[in-house]
Amino acid sequence: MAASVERQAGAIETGIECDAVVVGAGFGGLYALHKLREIGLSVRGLEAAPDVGGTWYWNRYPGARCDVPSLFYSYSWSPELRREWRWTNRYAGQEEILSYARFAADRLDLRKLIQFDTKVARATFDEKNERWIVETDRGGRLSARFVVMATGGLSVPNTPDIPGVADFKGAIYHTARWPQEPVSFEGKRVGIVGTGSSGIQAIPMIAKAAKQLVVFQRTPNFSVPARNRPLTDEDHRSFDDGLEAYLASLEQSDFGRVPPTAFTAEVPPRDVQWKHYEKLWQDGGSGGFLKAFPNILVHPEVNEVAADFVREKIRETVKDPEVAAALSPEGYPFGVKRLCVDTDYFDTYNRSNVELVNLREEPIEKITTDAVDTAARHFELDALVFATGFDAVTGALLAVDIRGRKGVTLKDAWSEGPKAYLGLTTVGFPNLFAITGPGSPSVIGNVITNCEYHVDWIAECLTHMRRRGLGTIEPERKAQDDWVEHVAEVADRTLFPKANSWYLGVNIPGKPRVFMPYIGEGYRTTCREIVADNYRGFTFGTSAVREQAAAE
Ligand code: NA7
Repeated sequence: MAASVERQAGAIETGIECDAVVVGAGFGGLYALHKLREIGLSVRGLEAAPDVGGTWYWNRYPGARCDVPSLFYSYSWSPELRREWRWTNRYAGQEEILSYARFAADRLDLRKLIQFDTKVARATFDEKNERWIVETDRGGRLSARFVVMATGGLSVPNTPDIPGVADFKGAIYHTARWPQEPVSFEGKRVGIVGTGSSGIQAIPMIAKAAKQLVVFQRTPNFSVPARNRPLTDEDHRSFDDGLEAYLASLEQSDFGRVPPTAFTAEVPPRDVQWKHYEKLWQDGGSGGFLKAFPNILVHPEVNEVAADFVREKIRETVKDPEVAAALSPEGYPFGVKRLCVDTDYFDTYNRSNVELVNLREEPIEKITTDAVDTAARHFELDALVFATGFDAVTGALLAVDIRGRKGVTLKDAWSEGPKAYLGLTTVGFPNLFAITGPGSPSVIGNVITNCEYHVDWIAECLTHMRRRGLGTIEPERKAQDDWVEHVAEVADRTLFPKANSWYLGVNIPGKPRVFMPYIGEGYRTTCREIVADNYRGFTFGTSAVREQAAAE
């Protein structure tokens, strides 16, 4: 293994040789840098942003907040970090999460390993030397045995190509590329396109600030209240008391959204469900809803009661029945698009300065210098916000020109949809790992925990390779194909494919319709079994080691 290399601050590095390059300095990348350094590898991190934090660096729109409780949305692997950091809110806001990422990077002394403001443009596998040549947009060139893509599932913004958008003279923002400097909407007429999690969080905040807010909605979403509040000493005490049990449960946990009992569970009586949902609504948060009943995400009848319940809440909250109807999701199941978590979202439509435009009835035709024109109306605006989401899960992986064996690009290898064994590795791309890649739980549930698991898996695998003198790891075609089929089969047994969600890639024109995350239970168990069975389904190469030995 190469000697440890440290970054020269600000320098454009070239000619660096290291064991592993980690692309991305979000929570997955930071932990990968720490862990791989800990097992004795020389590592180098490359990050497009000027700072750590990944998606939490960029998504600084008003109201940006995590929908996983903060006490759980933290690194579980380090008791020290846990002791030294104290979350202030039940659901942490973007600023606090970014501070936590900065704290972790400083505390673990990771910044010296990372080159910021640097995008990876290309990664090419040099078959002869069994090394990856990583080239950056700043002209840097690194050579590494392993590449860990910690590029995140929600990092490439999707901006729809609406005719005339380039002519708009007012300010244009995207929630996922919000400016660093404060944005004031005071006295402004603002339009917002998109009512997914980001839009639903931003709308109440912008409505309070702006003179007028016009919401352009294509698909109404299910949303439940966050009931965010400051954490009390008692909350912290009770979390600490349960910490050991929580960590043990994580160890046993299989992630996944759909438990094995989902397919055999009884249909609970409607009034029992309704009562339970009422309690969950008062408690706040999405976690309780998504596991309210084992079959909620597989049984249409059970699911429909939850959908009815939320629609009833919308009718109760929104005073204008026509607006309430337009805000009510119909025609797709509850919870199979990411369930949104909000603060005063539906109530915001009772404000006199907020107008909902139903794009199903009057689609946007064009944007002009100072307005959005729908099929029916003309909306003059000073600013436009796109809350239109991401090219999710595969977007950031495919944004890099990755070339594996025989020069085959990842884009070509995935032209019909992503193919990755366990969501970690792909045939033809040896020693290239994706953290929370397609075919793993990835964006489902607590992404920090999912990242940690992948990093630990990779570190264990690289240790195994070093002990046995193995040079490369790559999945076998059959193992990969079987896994990809299994991921699709599991999804098909649920209600998930019945909604046009970004989980299926349908929000991006031309993207193959493939359910990307692994939704079943049993992911960790399967990974563990595969390792115990001598890395079943993987092929290890030894040639690099022979060359290394010959050189020494
Ligand atoms: P989402 O959930 O993908 O939401 C994007 C929203 O933008 C959604 O309402 C879309 O409507 C809408 N959209 C996208 N393109 C258009 C066009 N061309 N015209 C009108 N409306 C459009 O992204 P978010 O950023 O809110 O959330 C992503 C994840 O980040 C979230 O799930 C959390 O995990 C964190 P559609 O539903 O496609 O009709």
